[in-house]
Amino acid sequence: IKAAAALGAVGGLGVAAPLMAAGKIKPKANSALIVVDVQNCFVDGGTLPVKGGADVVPVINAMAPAFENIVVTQDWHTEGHASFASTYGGKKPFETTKLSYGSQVLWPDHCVQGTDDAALHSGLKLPTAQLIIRKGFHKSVDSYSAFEEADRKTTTGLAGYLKARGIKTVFVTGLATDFCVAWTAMDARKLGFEVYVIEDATRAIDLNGSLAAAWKQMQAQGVKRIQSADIAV
Ligand code: VGL
Ligand code: ZN
Repeated sequence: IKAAAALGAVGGLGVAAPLMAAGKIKPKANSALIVVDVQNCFVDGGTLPVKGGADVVPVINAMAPAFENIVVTQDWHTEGHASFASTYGGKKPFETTKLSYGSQVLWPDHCVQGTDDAALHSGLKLPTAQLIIRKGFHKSVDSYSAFEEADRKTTTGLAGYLKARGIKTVFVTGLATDFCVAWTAMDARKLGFEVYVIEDATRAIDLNGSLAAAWKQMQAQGVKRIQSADIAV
C-alpha cells in the first residue's frame, strides 16, 4: 500500500496506465478464437433461446481483430434428433434421459440443418474466420463439444485441424457457457491446448445449477476464466 501510494504521488495516472496495458493478454499467431454456436436458435426468437444470448455478438466482434485465427461452430441437428424431447413419447424439454452413451438432457427441437434457425447470427463480423465446424449432425448422438461427440469416441476433426496449423492456445466464446462452451473448453484442455474462456463473451442456460458446476469443472481442469477487457485488441 505504501509503495502504491508513493508511485501514485510521483506518477499519478501516467504510472498506472502502462501497468494495466502490460496485464493484458495479446493473442499470438498460434492462438485461435473459437466462437461456439452463436446462431439464431440460441438468441431471442430462436427455438432454444439463451438469456442475453445476442449480447455476446458485439463483445466477440470487438475482439475479433486481435485474432489471426478464428473457428466458428454451428449446432447442426437432424430432424428427429436424439437430443430432442419430441423424439420420445412422454418426454418434455429439459428433462434428462439415458441414451446408449449415457445421460442426455432433452431439448426443444432446435438448430435443424439448413433452417434459418440454425444460421449463424447475422450480426457476427468475423472476416478472418477460417473454418466452420458443424456438430450434432449424427441423428443418434449429440455433440456439445466442438472436438468430440457425446459418445466420447467420434471426433469432429477440430483438434487435428488446430494441431496441423500449429495452434497451441484457444480462447472460447459463445453459447452456452454451461453446455457447448464448457464441453469445448474442457475437451481442448484434455487435448493439450492452453484454454481461456472469455466469460462476458458467453451466456448460460443455467439448468439446475449447471453454470456454477461448469465453472467449477472447467477451473479444476485448468481452464482460465477471463473477461474480454483482458484481451489486448
Ligand atoms: C447447446 C443445448 C443443446 C449449446 C446446444 O450450444 O450450448 N445447448 N444444444
Ligand atoms: Zn443442440
